[in-house]
This record gives sequence, C-alpha cells and structure tokens, in this order.
Amino acid sequence: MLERRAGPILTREDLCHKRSTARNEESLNMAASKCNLDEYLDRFMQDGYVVVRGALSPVEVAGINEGIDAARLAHPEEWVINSRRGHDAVGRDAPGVMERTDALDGVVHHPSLIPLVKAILGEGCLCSGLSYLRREPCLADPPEDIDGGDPLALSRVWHREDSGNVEGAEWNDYFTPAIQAIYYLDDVDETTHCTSVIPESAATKQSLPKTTEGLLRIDDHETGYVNPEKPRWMNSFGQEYPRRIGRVDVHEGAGSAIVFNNASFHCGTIRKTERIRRTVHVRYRQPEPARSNHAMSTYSREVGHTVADFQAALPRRASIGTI
Ligand SMILES: O=C(O)CCC(=O)C(=O)O
Repeated sequence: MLERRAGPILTREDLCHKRSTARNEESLNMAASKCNLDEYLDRFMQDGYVVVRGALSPVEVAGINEGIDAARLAHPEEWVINSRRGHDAVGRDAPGVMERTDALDGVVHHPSLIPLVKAILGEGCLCSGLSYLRREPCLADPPEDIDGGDPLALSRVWHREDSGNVEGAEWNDYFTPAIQAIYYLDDVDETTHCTSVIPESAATKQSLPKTTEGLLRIDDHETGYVNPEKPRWMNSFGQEYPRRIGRVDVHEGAGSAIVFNNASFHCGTIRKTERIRRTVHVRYRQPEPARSNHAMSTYSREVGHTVADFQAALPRRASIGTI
C-alpha cells in the first residue's frame, strides 16, 4: 500500500468545547485554536502538516470568491490564464491583488491558524507572501501508466519549496524554515485537482542529506520517496519526473486549510476534471535569515525586498490585522 490516509484532520467542532453560542466567528476560531494547540503541534511535529477543517466559514469562503470574481471582472487584463505545465491556471500575488480587492484581507492573519503558526515559528514571525490561484478544468486524458492508483491523475510536480531550502529551520523545534497555509475555496475530492503532501517528521528532515552550497538545502530531489520499483513517471503532458510514494491527497471541503512545513514534499495534483479549484496560499517566516528568499512573495523575490518591505507594501486596512 503506497498511500497513507489523511490522518491529521481536526474540525472546529472537535477542537472547541462548544462553549459558546453567542461568540462571533472570529472569537470562536480563536478559542478553537487555543484549546487544541498541543494536538496540532504534535501532529505537525510528526507529519510536517495538519489539515484544519472549516478554518474558513462558508460565509468567508463566499466573500472571497465573490470579491475575486468582481476584481477579475473589473480588471480582466490582470487575470490572463496561462498554461502551467499543460493545464490552465490563473493567479495573482499580494500586494497587487490586495490593491484591487479587500476580499483576501481576512486570511492574512486568520485567527483559525495564527496561534499555530506562532507556536511553530515563534514570536516575531510575519506573513511573507500571499497568492491566489485558480486552476481551470482540464480534459486531457490520463497517461496509460497510472500514478499511485489514481486513475484521473494527469500530473504531479513534487517539490520541496525553494528547492529544499531549510535556512533558519534550526531556530524552531519543528525544523520549519517557513509555513505555507493553503485555504481551499472549493470542495475538493478524488475527482478534482487537489493538494498532495508527503508526511515527514521534523526529526527526519533534520537527518536528511543536505547541501551547504549556497543556502542550506535538503538535497534529495532525485531520491526522496522515489518508488524503487518504478522510479520515473511520464505525466499526461509528456514530462517525466521522479515517481514518489507515501503521499496524502488532501480531499476536503471548501474552507479547509492545509498548514505545512514549506520544506515538505508537496504538489498540486492535476486531474482530469471539469471543476475548477481555487485556493489562497499564505506564507509565514521569521524575517531572518534575510539572505534566504524562502517563502517570500514574488514581489519581494524579484526585487530583493525583505519580509518587512512586503509587510509595508500591503494596503493599510484594519481588516488585514497583524500577527
Ligand atoms: O496546487 C497546490 O495546492 C499546491 C501548489 C504548490 O505546489 C505550491 O504552492 O508550491
């Protein structure tokens, strides 16, 4: 059996003791995060990720989707679909996208996740990037050589973010150079595109082979979790990559979030589907080491800005809040 079931899933109901009927959405999320933080942290330590089901309420999801649709309608020239390795997608990064709409303000420092992010990365961590992504339907046929028992899978481009960069990971107990939270804005199941991740503990990351040429990086792109029997996979778009085992395909409803160590292997699983998948990706890290561009926004990476510069470039709105 090559696949693991998605284990680390917590619901808002699991997490809080239904103490409050009168609380508003925000304080309910905060209470949930606080009372179960230890469980989240244990799971993150063990697997390098957790799934928080219902991190966004249906109202919040609808607000984001409507706001982005309005921004696309108002400025279609900024939302030109491009073909990403064979499948169509369109996305925009902050700060640009947030200058056009306030629909994403609430996810920058969402109370469902911030206590967890701070507990992992420590005081002083900041949001360092935010991207919105919409993947279009894809009607290409799956290759004859099916990957990992998934008959609709067209492509999986596995990567550790920023080529396995783990600069600064030793500064926290979770060996996490940066965190990425991916919020689902559509229901996701085995018939749609999804996020996939390979569970991996902090201890394993620490022990993996590294290169110290340039930045400190985990150096196992050609070998990590590669299927020993069938080491390569030619995807539907004629691209050949290592075929990896041990994955979890995150199939969850709209509003769920996967929070993962940015150095964990992950990918977008592209499937043959008529459904779109919309996501918001929010990244957090410590401002230091500044020489590492890990988890910086595209805006910052391109011009060499720091995390503080990215923060300063965000619009000034109370609804964005702070960490
Ligand atoms: O499509 C996804 O959910 C994952 C995207 C991804 O690989 C990334 O953000 O680096």
